[in-house]
Amino acid sequence: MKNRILEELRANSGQPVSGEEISRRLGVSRTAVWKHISKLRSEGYSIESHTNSGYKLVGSPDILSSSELEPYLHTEFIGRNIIYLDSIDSTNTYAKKKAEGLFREGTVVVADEQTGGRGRLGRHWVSTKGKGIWMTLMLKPDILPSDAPKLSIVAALAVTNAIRSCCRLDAEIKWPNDIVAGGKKLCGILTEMSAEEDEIKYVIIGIGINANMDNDDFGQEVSSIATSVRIESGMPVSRKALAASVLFEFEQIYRVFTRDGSIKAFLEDYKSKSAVLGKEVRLISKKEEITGLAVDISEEGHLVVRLADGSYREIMSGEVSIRGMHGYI
Ligand code: BT5
Repeated sequence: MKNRILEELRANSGQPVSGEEISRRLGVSRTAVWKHISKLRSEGYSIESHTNSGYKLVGSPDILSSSELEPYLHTEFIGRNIIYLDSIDSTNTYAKKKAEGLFREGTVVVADEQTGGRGRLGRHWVSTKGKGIWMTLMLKPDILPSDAPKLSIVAALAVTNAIRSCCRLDAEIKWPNDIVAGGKKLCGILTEMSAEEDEIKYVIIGIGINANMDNDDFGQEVSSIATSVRIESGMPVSRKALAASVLFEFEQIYRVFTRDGSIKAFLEDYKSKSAVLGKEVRLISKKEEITGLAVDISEEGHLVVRLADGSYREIMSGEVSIRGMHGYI
């Protein structure tokens, strides 16, 4: 009902609409209308009351609900079904449960806040309320399970393109799953999959973008490596516009990728936006730490590194963390 009242206010764009008219059209009491208006106000909608003429919508909050995101969306299927949650432990955990049943390809789970946001290997992901884009894309691509890890490449390129076009920031991709700006982490991506033999049951791609985070939001430890669009550009960004742009860019690249599970068509573009190629890096895994020169990204989406002895190593994205020789990157 609340959403239908919002639709009524929107439909009258800029003109007041009386409580009586809304109550008649929607078949609810005027008191009920008033209660829903109060609820909308508490969610950040700015609604004026005029004694004689009724309610007028004068401003909408920057939240990523379906009704707020929809006007910004230019996709065909990605984000055409949005599950918006005010607060949740993790959108990836939520999406995983949901993906065990039937779901619509391209469904997006998005939360205003995560209380247990996850990074790789169970690391914590700081997800402050109202300040970031914390979302998970739910997919069932018709490709081989062995090609699915390449979706991290697809997602990273999509987010980078969106940040570049929306925020005019020189965002770069820090293989395998980070987007960086000014040498610090702006976004992290967490891809998880379930497959049986040769068939993918689902792939979920969690994307966390620090849109309007302030330094204080990260906490002391994370703030040394983290940044946000707002910090880097000095200006707040519309989360709606940026999220919609990410979904659009993703759909474009995903269409190309799912033709045959290959990243060949956009690999050069990806490489040109890499923050690691041509740099000496430290690769840290559970087993070992090696250093070398990052020279290439293969068609498998692996990082090719030249070691000090002149030999080459191909690194799979799995559980590796990369660091620059003198800092985060
Ligand atoms: C990642 O892991 O970078 C993947 C993060 C994915 C987050 C999204 S949000 C929506 C969806 N739902 C989830 O629950 N997760 C996904 P990793 O490479 O392991 O990096 C984690 C490390 O990044 C932490 O150990 C911190 O050092 C740092 N970190 C934590 N929060 C951060 C933040 N908001 N911004 C930048 N760095 C952060």
